[in-house]
Amino acid sequence: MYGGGYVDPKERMNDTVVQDDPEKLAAFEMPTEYKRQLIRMIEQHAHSEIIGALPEGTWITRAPGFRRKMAIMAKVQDEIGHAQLLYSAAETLGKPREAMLNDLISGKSKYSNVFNYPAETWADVTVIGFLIDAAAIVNQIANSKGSYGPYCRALERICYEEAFHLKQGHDAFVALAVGTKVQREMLQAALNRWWKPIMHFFGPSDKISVHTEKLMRWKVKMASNDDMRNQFLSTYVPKIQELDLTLPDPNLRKNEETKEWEFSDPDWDEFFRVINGDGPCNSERLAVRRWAEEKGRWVRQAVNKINDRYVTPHA
Ligand code: FAQ
Repeated sequence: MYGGGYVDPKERMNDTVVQDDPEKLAAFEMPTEYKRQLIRMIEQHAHSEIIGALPEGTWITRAPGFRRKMAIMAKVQDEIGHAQLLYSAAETLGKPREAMLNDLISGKSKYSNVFNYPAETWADVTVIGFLIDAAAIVNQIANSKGSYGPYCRALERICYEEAFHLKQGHDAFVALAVGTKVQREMLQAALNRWWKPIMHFFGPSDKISVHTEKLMRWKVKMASNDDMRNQFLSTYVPKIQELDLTLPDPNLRKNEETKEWEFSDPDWDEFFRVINGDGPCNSERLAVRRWAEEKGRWVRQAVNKINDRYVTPHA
């Protein structure tokens, strides 16, 4: 019907006895280190989405007004959906989802530094919704052009949704920035608290980044940590400054000759402490995930048919 041509089943059987050329087969196999790196990165990204839902999730009941409550609820739901997409992409490389979740709750696997800080006020949630989402988009748009299809397709879809998140974050951010004196002060205080974690978000400087050189050679990462940070600063520092807000770094400025941003040392010691488990909220975040895994076990057992790998469609 679709013009595929008729293939005699007997001919097809003859085709299958042709042996693979071992050299071509070896060239076709995915190198173990490429696979290991992809699993590491995609898994950390998936964990960041579910842990990232926690600081905002706690604000659903306290969001100022029904409209903001609906938006933050939808956003949190989207983040969990992103985790689903990313875990599925990582699973294509052979690591089962259960193993990934176990590595998260045992503390073996990392997730984004930024989600180990508390969201003390509504302004903190607003800074997350605007600037962390913006930072995530810079990273994800670059990496969505990378070499591993399942990850890139997941990122493309995620970027569409993040673009909405960014709009709601920007809207909430501007509302506080042009609001009352108290609202502006609350926003400025949150911005001051979050600036260091945001500078850390793109990873250590290229000089000390362990994986960048290899991942860029393999086109898994499509921009270096410093390039992504620079791109973020170029786009978002002007948007913050045009609202008459300040940033807590007296040395932050764009060098107009090199087009590179200059800034104070972002305190990489704090970054490494936080990503290795010693941030203000690490133990609280993992405790919530452990609780969720434990309390949700009966649901998973009820819906999982042991022998079915995927859900069977009803129609
Ligand atoms: N946090 O050699 P590099 C989001 C680790 S999604 C924690 O430079 P690489 C959505 C790194 O893993 C946010 N750890 O590493 C949302 C490595 O440790 P390892 C997550 C970090 O991989 C928004 C070590 O430091 N996005 O926010 C961080 O080349 C709002 C050495 O570093 C992704 O995961 C960090 N920030 O570059 C949700 C994107 N940076 O594994 C809710 C995919 C570095 O050797 C609300 N990932 N480390 O023990 C990437 O693009 C890369 O992995 C980088 C790091 C750029 C994050």
